[in-house]
Amino acid sequence: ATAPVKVTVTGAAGQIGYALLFRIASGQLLGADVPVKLSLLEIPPAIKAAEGTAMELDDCAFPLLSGIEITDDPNVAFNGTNVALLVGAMPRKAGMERGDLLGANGGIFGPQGKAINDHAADDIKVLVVGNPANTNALIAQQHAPDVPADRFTAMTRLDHNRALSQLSAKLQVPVTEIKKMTIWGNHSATQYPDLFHAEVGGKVAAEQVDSEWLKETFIPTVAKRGAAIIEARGASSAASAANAAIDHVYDWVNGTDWTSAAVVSDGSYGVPEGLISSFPVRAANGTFEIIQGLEIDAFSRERIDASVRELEEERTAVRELGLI
Ligand code: NAX
Repeated sequence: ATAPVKVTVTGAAGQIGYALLFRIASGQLLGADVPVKLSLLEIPPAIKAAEGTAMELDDCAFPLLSGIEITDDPNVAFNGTNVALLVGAMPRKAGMERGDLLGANGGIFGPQGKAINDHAADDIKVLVVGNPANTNALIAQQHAPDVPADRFTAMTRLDHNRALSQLSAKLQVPVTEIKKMTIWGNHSATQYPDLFHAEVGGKVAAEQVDSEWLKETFIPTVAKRGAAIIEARGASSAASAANAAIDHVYDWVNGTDWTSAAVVSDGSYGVPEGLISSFPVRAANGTFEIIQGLEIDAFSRERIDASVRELEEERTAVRELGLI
């Protein structure tokens, strides 16, 4: 039998944590033959709730689950960790300025990055889900100088899956017939879901929908879907976010020809080096690689640039706050 893979989930007692942990323990994160041990990181007031979730995990008697650890200490939670899912974050509260939000999250993701740097396994892979995800990932990465930068990623897979679903409904085709979907930029309302490289039946998706729908319906629906879920459900996306986190890590580890992920930019497509921005990526041998050589027309260029500009502003803000 292979040694279990240690998976750390922060914010484990939250709603995404609750939707995520059972799927990890059942083998959906890494594969049906990979044993896992879970580490649940929470803040002290939520430890008891995390213990309750751990009791339910026990009660599933998952064959692949070899142990559960619960802690409020990042140095313990990330000790020997192979996969870290950074879900817990400080939500924006009424009256909070962006600087306050970035500052509060810097206080979480800086120390977590350092703990990963000092204690995680050599093959550590990090996915940041907690918002503002791209910039939280940047903060964590900057506190982990000994870890290769490309091990830090942020989640735009939920946006990617939302884009697949919207296009599938519009064209009345199964999601499996849509290839090469891409989300560019920030996981925020400025993100750019790109139909000019997506293909349905081997033909460019943008040519199979009217441009009015693409601009006025598709892009805003995908970009604002999170708010629409809150409006309908009275709570933010949880199971779909957990599902996207599973998809992101599964593909990272097991390989894929094409998906979307926010990864450290090497300057590709004019995205300044070092920013953690969403790109079309493939994965092989446990490494994401930005898909190169796509032609970007003026329409796409403008939207990618706008979202990347927002990421640059966030990076400037966290620099000025001394968080990186
Ligand atoms: P919840 O508020 O239900 O849970 C968050 C949990 O994090 C709480 O249990 C809290 O105690 C814990 N926490 C806070 N600070 C912590 C720390 N320093 N260490 C460990 N745990 C800590 O939020 P939930 O709905 O689960 O969402 C979690 C995050 O995901 C939010 O930031 C949210 O904005 C973000 N999302 C990101 C998405 C994406 O696509 N990237 C989509 C879904 C979601 O909105």
